[in-house]
Amino acid sequence: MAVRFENEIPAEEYFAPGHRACMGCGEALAVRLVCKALGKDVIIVTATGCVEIISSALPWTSWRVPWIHTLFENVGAVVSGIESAYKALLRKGRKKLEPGRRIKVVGFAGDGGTADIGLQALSGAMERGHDFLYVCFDNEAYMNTGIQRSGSTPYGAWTTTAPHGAKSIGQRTWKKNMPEIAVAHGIPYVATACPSYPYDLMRKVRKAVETQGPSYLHVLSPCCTGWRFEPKLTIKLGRLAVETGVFPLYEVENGVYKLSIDMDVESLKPVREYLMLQGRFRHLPESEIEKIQERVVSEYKKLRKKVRMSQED
Ligand SMILES: Cc1ncc(C[n+]2csc(CCOP(=O)(O)OP(=O)(O)O)c2C)c(N)n1
Ligand SMILES: [Mg+2]
Repeated sequence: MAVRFENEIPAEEYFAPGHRACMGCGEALAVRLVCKALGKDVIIVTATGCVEIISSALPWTSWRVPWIHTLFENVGAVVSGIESAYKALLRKGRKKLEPGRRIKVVGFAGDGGTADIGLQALSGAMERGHDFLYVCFDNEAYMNTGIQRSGSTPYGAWTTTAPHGAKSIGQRTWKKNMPEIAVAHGIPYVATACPSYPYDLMRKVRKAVETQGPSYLHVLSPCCTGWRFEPKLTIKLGRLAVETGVFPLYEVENGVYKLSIDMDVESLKPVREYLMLQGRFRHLPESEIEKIQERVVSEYKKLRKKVRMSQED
């Protein structure tokens, strides 16, 4: 059954309140919305990282659905094993489901667990074509262990392992394009999302659940602690990431790209508006801000070109 979320958000909470996330945590909000959209017919596998730490301090748990914590590096492998085992149990009749009911196996990991250390396991799972959804909650650093840089940390950002100073501007590499890496696997559904756009996020989760085979959702999750901003700005920063073109919202369905919010290059807001609200970028000189601006525009143009070309094919 196709579920839409244009007007309302379901009241059910599968990620319970009372967890230990920081005030204003974009990741906790994203998890909550994703869980609402997933519903109860799921088995969730979560890598080590903020989501696990805040939700599972024994003897308490925030999970109202079947949930397993696994290592930093192997969500893809654990998801694959559970999905295969469940299929075998159904085939052998040792597990029965009502007609039309389907249990979706869902992997959750941070950007470090996805773009860096868990990439191999995720790649294998996507390649083998398991029926699963993988959600990367991207707060752009290893936040749980104290704000160390990851492959998903943006250029110019301060982190504890990419400090800025006389000889360094902070992170020296450009953010790894993880959604494109997922697209390169030829899987049926890839999308980007952000909790600042809750209906869009939840609609994409449902679409991924209804997809047969692997789907990948990359969720930008503003982090007030690591990005150095006031907790009240979480939603605004997510919106600015999208409005500046830093983090465009799009879907790739069977290779066809579609922008979820279709802005032309001229209508993008200046990246400065996004960068200057965050302490992690406040050291950047004008020349570096311009460099980031140029990069954002060129990446955005490339994306729009992919939209055009894939829709023409
Ligand atoms: C093999 C291994 N290396 C390092 C760690 C320590 N560690 C646990 S969580 C984490 C950072 C997680 O970062 P990310 O995946 O981005 O999630 P976040 O905490 O930012 O949500 C690290 C380095 C570990 N648990 N296992
Ligand atoms: Mg992270």
